[in-house]
Amino acid sequence: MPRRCAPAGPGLHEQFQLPHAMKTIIILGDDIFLPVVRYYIADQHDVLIVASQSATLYSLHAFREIKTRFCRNLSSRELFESLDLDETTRLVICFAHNDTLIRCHETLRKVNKDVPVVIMGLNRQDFRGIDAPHNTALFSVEHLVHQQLESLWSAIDNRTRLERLRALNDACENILILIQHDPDPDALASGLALRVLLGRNKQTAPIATFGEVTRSENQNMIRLLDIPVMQITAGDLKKYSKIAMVDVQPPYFKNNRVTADIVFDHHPVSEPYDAAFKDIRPGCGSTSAILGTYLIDGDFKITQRLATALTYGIKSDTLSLERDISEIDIEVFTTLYPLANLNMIRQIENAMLAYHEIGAFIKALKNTTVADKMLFAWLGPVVSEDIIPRIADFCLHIVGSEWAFVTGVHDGKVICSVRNVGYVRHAGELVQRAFASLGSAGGHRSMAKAVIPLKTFKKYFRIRRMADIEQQVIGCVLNAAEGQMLPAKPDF
Ligand SMILES: [Mn+2]
Repeated sequence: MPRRCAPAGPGLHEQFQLPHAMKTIIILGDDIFLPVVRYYIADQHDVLIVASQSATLYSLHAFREIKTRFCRNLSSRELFESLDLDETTRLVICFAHNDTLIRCHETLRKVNKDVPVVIMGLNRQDFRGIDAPHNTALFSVEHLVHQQLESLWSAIDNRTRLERLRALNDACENILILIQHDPDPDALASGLALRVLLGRNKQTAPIATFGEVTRSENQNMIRLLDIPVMQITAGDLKKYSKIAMVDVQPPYFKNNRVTADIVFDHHPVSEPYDAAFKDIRPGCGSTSAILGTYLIDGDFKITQRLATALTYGIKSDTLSLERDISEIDIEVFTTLYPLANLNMIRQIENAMLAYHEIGAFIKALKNTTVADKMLFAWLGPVVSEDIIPRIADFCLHIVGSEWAFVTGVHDGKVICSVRNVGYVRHAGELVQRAFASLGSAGGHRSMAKAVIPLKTFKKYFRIRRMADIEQQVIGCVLNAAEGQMLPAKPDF
């Protein structure tokens, strides 16, 4: 859906603005373009309008003092030869028919190949058969109107939904903004954006999770952008008049049986549920972008902090606009990017290493096995789960590795984090084939994960020592790479 263009910052605008001293010549072939042309010339200095109807020229004079010229044949060689065209001229040719546009443009190009020209038609069909070199651009009134109206309709849609949201919001004392168990940047930014949309503060609309934030980038984001996340239990829910969910939906909280009044998400709906307000857009790459459209269309004041959070939310959920993006992600990102604090985003992404984490890196690098461009690293027990995927990301930088399989043990579970370079086979499918019969296993094309209870793992492979885990992981992966499924054992 085409949407409003991002407003350029003042600095950017001035930087690219062309000098005003240039000459504009408009060949006005049909009166239907009169209103468009009148708006265009309103702020141009040196304008000449050529038309074949004297009444047309007369009406333009009434509008503004400008130079005009009458010419019976607007496609004639003589006309273009007399216009004194050069590379600094801006020429606009307007005709309502395909044949007249072609004729006029062809004659022009025979006389002058260098003058830049915009060809204006009513719709795209008017441009059939027009050969447009680098200095010719095509502009249709149809496109302008269509794009503009689409953008206005979607703004009205958003503002109408916003009114419904306000009605829900006004009627209650406090609203809990609930996010997933290990909140990611998209969820954190969406929580912050929803709070702004509701016109509330930390006290009357706290952001909460049943789990905790483990990734250090996400902890950095919370600290630097001041987005505290409250840890709650099911018993706390009754303290709130309403529950909103962002980047997640009620079926996710099956065990806690949580219902929601307000839901914003970009994940598909897995099971039906009721909520007074829902905006679910599975086509979007991030929930941050969905909430961003409300802020933009509702004319909310977007602070640097909010812009930074949303920009980072979109960036991290779409792998820097490389994965599953929609036009909405791009539009919101382009609008907010100039307002965001990019130094802060760099600071968030630059996760610092704690001493115990450096220890894990050293251990990993001492315990690597390489087989067929697959790099395996064994960490043993780890203090925080987060270090496993981080080391997996790092291992992909080692020369010769197209795959990284990093395994550690945390909280009674064997966790294997998988990364690949993206142009090899699907990571999620491989991991599923290797480990699905033992625990949860799967993921995306280039990142995946397996989580297997330690007891199950030891029992299945009949091993006693933790140190023997890695050999089994390597075996499972290599077998899976050859197409073998892990056999289910009859006594298991
Ligand atoms: Mn998300």
